[in-house]
Amino acid sequence: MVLSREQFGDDFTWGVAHASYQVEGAWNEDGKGESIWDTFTRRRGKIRDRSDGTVACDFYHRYSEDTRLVADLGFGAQRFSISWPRVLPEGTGRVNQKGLDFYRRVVDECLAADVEPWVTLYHWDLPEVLQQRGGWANRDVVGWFGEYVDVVAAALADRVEHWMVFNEPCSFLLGGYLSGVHAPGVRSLRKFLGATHHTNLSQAAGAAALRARSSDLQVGTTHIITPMVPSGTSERHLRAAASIDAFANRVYIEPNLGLGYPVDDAPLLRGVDRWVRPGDDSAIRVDWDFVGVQYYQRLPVHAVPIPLLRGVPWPRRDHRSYDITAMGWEVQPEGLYDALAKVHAYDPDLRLFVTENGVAVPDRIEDGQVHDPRRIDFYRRHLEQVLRAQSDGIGVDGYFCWSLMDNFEWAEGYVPRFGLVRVDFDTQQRTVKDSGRWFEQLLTANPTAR
Ligand code: GCO
Repeated sequence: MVLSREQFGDDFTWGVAHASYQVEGAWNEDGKGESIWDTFTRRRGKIRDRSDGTVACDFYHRYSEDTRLVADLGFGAQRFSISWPRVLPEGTGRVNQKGLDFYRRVVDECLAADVEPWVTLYHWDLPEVLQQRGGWANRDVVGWFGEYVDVVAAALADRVEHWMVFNEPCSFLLGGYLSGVHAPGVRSLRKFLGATHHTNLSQAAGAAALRARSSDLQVGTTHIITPMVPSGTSERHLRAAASIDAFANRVYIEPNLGLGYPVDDAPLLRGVDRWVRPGDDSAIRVDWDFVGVQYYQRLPVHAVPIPLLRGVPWPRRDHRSYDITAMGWEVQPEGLYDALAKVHAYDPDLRLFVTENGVAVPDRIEDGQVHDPRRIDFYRRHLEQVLRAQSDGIGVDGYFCWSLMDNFEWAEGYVPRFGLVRVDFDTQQRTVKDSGRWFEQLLTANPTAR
């Protein structure tokens, strides 16, 4: 199918996404405090190539040229996140004006380039001082977070319309508190459940702080949605898939919608009860203006008990028949449709945006050009699924590529490259890849893309 931007509608938002720790660098400049990723990356064996985000893409100093690039490629929006310890180095209390000024400059640069700024408030870089007080497992975090959101909203709400309270709670909670592969590297079912409940309460506290600043804001959040596919029709496989679905998707979405925790499908979640206090059922509810759906892969689920989780079934991948990315993920465009349909089913009136979708593949560099045909194919096929969703009445109003440029991919370091723009991390030189040109053609040279 030949794609054209008109097919998606005139008001469709086309954007790129990235996040503070993954691109900014300047880890200790202008009064920034340490984040849990500054400390986690120093621990032995945590990052595949032993790298860290001290410099990353140097976005802290290069945000102007990077934002112009976003505009030159034809995108109308840039989604970026705020580093909490850059704004509040001690986590609460004293505001670091220089940190706040940096984000004001980024917003100004976006507006000057006709690129709409989309702000994520938490993309995983908690102030280290707050981690020392228990981080997300300490209920006080709800108050700390509300205070932080209010500080940022006071500075930016006059010029930023679209806000996302969290980026993918699933990833930092499962990775940070259960498997320990992400910061802060905790492995505890008890703390995972506490941190999950406090994050859900913080979604509401963050949304309330934004709305208190201005009633004109579009308040949303983002979730990674990983459709679970049972490997067979037997009861065992169906139960395993439902259980993983509860752990990986529903537990971060449903409490905010007033649906409670999905304990029937995942009895282990009952442990959350010890963290719940009277009144939480109503305090946790949020009336979202939109939800950001982030999709990377679906997972075939076999019923395999693993000891750490005391018998909870866990996904195992069947790699034989699919195209697999540099992350080891299966390319499955229909999964994006399924992810959108899943969130749509909660509330057909909810506005949805794909706030992340993208792929890491090895790029081929030749005569100063970066050839990435697999990435072009990936985007084309996933965008077709967005059209399919729209034609089935699922309101998808925008699409953000992950990512504008290659950046620090958490525990995987700089090995997987997700960018539309290649970054040479020795020189910080940016080179637009073929996929970036493909988008430029789609977005600016209507009506046909290659
Ligand atoms: C996530 C995050 C991004 C990642 C991207 C690729 O989805 O995990 O939002 O920070 O870099 O997803 O893994």
